[in-house]
Amino acid sequence: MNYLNFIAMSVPTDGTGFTFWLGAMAMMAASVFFFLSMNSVDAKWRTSLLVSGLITFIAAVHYMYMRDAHAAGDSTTVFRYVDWILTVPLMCVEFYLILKVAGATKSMMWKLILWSTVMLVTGFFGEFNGGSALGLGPAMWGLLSGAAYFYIAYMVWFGEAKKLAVSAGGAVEKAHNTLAWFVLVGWAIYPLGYMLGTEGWYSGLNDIISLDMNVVYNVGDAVNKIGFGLVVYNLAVSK
Ligand SMILES: *C/C=C(C)/C=C/C=C(C)/C=C/C1=C(C)CCCC1(C)C
Repeated sequence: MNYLNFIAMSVPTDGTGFTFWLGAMAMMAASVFFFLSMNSVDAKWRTSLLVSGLITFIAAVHYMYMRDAHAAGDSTTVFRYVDWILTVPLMCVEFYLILKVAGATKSMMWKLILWSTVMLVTGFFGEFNGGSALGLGPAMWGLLSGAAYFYIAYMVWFGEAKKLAVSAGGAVEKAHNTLAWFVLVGWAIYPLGYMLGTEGWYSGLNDIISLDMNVVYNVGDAVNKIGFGLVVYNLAVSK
């Protein structure tokens, strides 16, 4: 199916499919922007911008696979989590790269990566096969995932990462604080999508908010992946 047909057919009848298409385009455009911006910033920020571009580029590729899977009526769960398991650790790397000027250690970076991996693997078990792994069910897996998420938020808001940001001060501290808001508010979009798409004590939520889980995840990705990149871009051009 060619692109124009895809748009014309999907907009009125398949809103979810359209958000996959839109997401792929937005991620691609953002990648081009971040990659090209590398040439016009101070050398010390180039790797950070490279990582921003890689995050949106990896997402763009997965969005094309997810769009096709969705159009064929297949599950997108595996593509979704493969995307996240690659891009979320790269976001942890962004925290490290920004805070390196203040003496951030690789051990801080690995801690963030470890807990984000725990968050995603437990989330995957909650979604795969109706959360049947180990007989725990989606609500229990979601709780474990949420605990890892809170620990990450704690680290960037009050822990090691925060202390380094304060000692760096200036534009670095500002950028760190904005990224911390993304983690607290932007990342909270995902557990909402999870609760709308899995079965648990929270299933009544569907009567209040009627949104497809994929739409919520797609909005979360656009906000967080492009948003994170723009914060880094802003820091890179600030001095
Ligand atoms: C680019 C992708 C990003 C930033 C993905 C972030 C994903 C999360 C913060 C997911 C969190 C989840 C919970 C906190 C509980 C329920 C299961 C998850 C995996 C949806």
